[in-house]
Amino acid sequence: TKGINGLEKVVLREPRGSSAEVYLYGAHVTSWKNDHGEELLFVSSKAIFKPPKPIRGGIPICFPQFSNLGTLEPHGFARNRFWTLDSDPPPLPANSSIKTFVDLILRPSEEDIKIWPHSYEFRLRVALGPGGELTLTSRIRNTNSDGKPFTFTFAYHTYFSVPDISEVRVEGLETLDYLDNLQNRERFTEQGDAITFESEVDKIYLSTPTKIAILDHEKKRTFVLRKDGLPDAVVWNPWDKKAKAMADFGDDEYKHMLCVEAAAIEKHITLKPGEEWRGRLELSTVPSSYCSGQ
Ligand code: TA6
Repeated sequence: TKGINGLEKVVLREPRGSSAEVYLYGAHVTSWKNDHGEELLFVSSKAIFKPPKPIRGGIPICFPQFSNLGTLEPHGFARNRFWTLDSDPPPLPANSSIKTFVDLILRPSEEDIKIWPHSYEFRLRVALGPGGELTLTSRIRNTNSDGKPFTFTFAYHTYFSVPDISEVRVEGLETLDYLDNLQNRERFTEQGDAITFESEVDKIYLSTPTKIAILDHEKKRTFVLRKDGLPDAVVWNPWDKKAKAMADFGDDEYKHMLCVEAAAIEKHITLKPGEEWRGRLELSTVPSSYCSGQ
């Protein structure tokens, strides 16, 4: 199907009503809706669906470099390349409850090899479970024929939709070490309770548990992230000043989003030729039992 500006997208739908949309441009998930048709991801009203600009919101794929931690463009180039659809993907395990998925593939063009001199196959599987769970599985394989290994960092830069950031807290990262992007990436240890938001945040939490929860008190809903192969977790909200500085982001939209990004940043991933890395993120929602002040 055609999406915004004629860009191709794939729509996944489950019988109970949930759905997801993936653009071939960037292999970018731009929508994830629950059984009631409620949108769970944030996409800016100012998002520019026009290459080479990455799409502001949804789930950008950061590869082969997270942020500016290297010589490539920030967050790498996977998010602004056209991926191809695999029309004959490998099947899911026979016992899997998931029936709805799409596989997108990225291989380097000649131009890409000039920027990052490696050959690889990146297969992203986006799968929607019967209960509306959204699973992203990245498989990256070194296909270098020159015998050389390569090294990369990675993130699923997920933008969650929240009605009011001041009513949100994140659980699972308390007491962990983090690098603070607002303080020269210095290392600190998180103190105290679950994380809440009242100003700009841009932190890379290190060696995080496989499960992280985002509690949305306003919606009485909890997003549950389960991850595998992705030790780190970035938490980002630009707040008012940075929001104003971004052309493709509304001035007040910081109130309605939160990025919690399953990532592999601190320990770079190295693959020898023939080796494959897998990074998996499962997103689901549960009704929230959290009550403010208790
Ligand atoms: O993941 C957090 C971050 O690296 C922030 O530093 C912030 O700049 C954000 O990503 C967005 O980056 P982008 O290149 O999409 O504008």
